[in-house]
Amino acid sequence: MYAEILGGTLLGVVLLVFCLWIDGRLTRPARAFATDNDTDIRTDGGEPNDARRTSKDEHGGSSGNERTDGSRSTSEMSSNGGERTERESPPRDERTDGGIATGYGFVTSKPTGLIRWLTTVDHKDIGVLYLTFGVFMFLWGGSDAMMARTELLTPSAEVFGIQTYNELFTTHAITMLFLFATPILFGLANYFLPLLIGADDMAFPRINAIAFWVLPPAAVLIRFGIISDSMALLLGAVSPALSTVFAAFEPVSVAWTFYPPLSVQTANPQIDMALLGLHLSGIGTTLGAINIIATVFAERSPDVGWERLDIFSWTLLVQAGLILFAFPLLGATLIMLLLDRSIGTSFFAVEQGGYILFQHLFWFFGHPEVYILVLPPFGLISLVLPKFTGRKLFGYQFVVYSTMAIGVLSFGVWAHHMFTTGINPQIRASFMAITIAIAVPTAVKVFNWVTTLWTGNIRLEAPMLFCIGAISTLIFGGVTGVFLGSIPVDLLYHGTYYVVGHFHFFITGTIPFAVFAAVYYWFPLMSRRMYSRPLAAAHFWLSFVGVNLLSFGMLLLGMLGLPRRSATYPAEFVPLQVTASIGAALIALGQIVWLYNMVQSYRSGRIVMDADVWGLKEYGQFTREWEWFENRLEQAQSTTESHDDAERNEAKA
Ligand code: HEM
Ligand SMILES: [Cu+2]
Repeated sequence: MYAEILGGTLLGVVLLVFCLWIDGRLTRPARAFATDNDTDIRTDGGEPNDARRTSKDEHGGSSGNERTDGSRSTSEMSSNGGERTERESPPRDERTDGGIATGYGFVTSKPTGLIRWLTTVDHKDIGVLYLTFGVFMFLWGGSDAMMARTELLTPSAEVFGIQTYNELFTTHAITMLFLFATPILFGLANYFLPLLIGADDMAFPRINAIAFWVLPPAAVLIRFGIISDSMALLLGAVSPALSTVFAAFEPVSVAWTFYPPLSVQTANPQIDMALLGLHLSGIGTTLGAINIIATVFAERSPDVGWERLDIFSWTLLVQAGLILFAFPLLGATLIMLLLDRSIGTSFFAVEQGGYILFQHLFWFFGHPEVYILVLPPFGLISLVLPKFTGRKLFGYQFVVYSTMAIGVLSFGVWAHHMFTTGINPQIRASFMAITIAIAVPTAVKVFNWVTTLWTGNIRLEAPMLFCIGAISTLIFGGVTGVFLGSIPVDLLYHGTYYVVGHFHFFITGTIPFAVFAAVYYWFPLMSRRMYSRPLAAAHFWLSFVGVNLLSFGMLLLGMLGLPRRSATYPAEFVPLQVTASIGAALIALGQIVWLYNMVQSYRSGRIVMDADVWGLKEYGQFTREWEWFENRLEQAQSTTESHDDAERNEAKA
């Protein structure tokens, strides 16, 4: 427990210093586009008409503003009314735009600073909130992982101890799956879906904000164990009674799967808190999914037919559909577990075989969940990869149909997590068949990507490196998945590190790699600056080597029969455990390089003057979001010029 508090505090201090560092630099005059005065990150958050009107009124026109939609009612759009009237001339440093880029020459009548971020309903702002939250959780879940891997350096549990180790792998998994992976994908979805389909915002901007804002309280509930431990320690001297209350909440240690009877019989009240937190995050995720579906169906620009919808949007649509079917089931299961724990119901009582019922319910959510996490990254690869091969994605239709096929099939394979539970052998065999079948549409995608690469004119920019990394880890994850889908193999490997190796290819490889590909690809669009290419390459190689050391290390441990989720192990496994831990350390190092690159480049990276950063026009791949960016740049130039003229005239007068 002390170790976790120490780890958490250390992370907190590092983050605080880091934030102060960013903040200190941000408040200094930044070298913004075409002017020196745009240091603020204030925007017009979510009120397109208003922004357009103000910029027109005050700067004499804003040509090329794409936010011309008239379909939304005024009440929908004027959702966070500002205090400043139109006649007042705002200070010049407010000339910025939604999201985090500065210096577009917009004038805002919206609240600024913290209030802006708390009240915004602009899709770009909410995207940034999701991304920031996701990165924070990535660091927190990552610090759990690093502590767990430190414990595993020695065969006895002498670093943090068995109980803490159990807590670490539990909170690591829950944090990464529910608080990092889903939010980070929703962040990209929010920022880019409207830009890609030519909508002016998500269909329901306020529901969008609610969907995000339930996440922080959910995170507090889920991770309350560590918070309460710290409180208990702090209050120890002052109020022993209060300290005892807080000390009762221990971080959850029953694994992310919450299998009964362990999860029912463990007294720790923090389990109830975590179940409520998960429920809350599920509500947020479901709201987000509804919004994505409504946006894709109702907000597409008239010229974006289904046949022209980009693959990222397609995968978001299918992902949202999966969420709608899977998450309510998780919610119901969690409530039943909560009732079993608190008022003595017996949904999952061992005597009636209820623990098997739990596994069915959990995995009916749990397997689709892995595709909920992996489909949008597939979409990102399909979107980014062709841009660096100079040719269009090979077999667009195959990729779309295989996405749908994966979506449907993913609900028919859940019992492959239960092959060893003694379920009916015939049913078990049918699950094996569907599991192996699901590898087919996954492989179809891989072949499409490889074919796109095959005849392409490959440019190894960072987004491309990450796409290739994502595909190669996907192949190993997929092949090991097919082995696990085969009953005789799974009977041997279930419960071993082989399973952990299998999914870490996806979860530390494919998913973050595809996200990083997109982050590097769109970084210039989001920040109007270029990232450091050498640092991006270092980030890739550290992560790629790290992920492979980690995942292959774990696969081999599993093949040698080592059970997962144990702090202690026989001494002969030390070399492989150490290899895996070195892999984890390389990954961690890579992410530090990434974070440094992002912040440093956001502050002082080379300013982007031409929207065609990646030379896409040459290949006819200058897509809609980049057109949007080009409009923004032109607008920025014209408003800056008109502003400069006005000031010059004023000065003359
Ligand atoms: C080719 C497609 C895939 C196949 C055939 C497959 C197959 C399997 C099988 C059979 C298991 C159960 C192993 C066991 O517990 O004995 C499993 C576990 C798992 N897979 Fe996959 N999988 C595939 C893709 C994925 C993807 C894309 C992800 C993640 C995004 C993923 C994440 C997981 C996770 C997290 C577990 C373990 C859950 C746990 O017990 O904690 N899998 N997979
Ligand atoms: Cu599965």
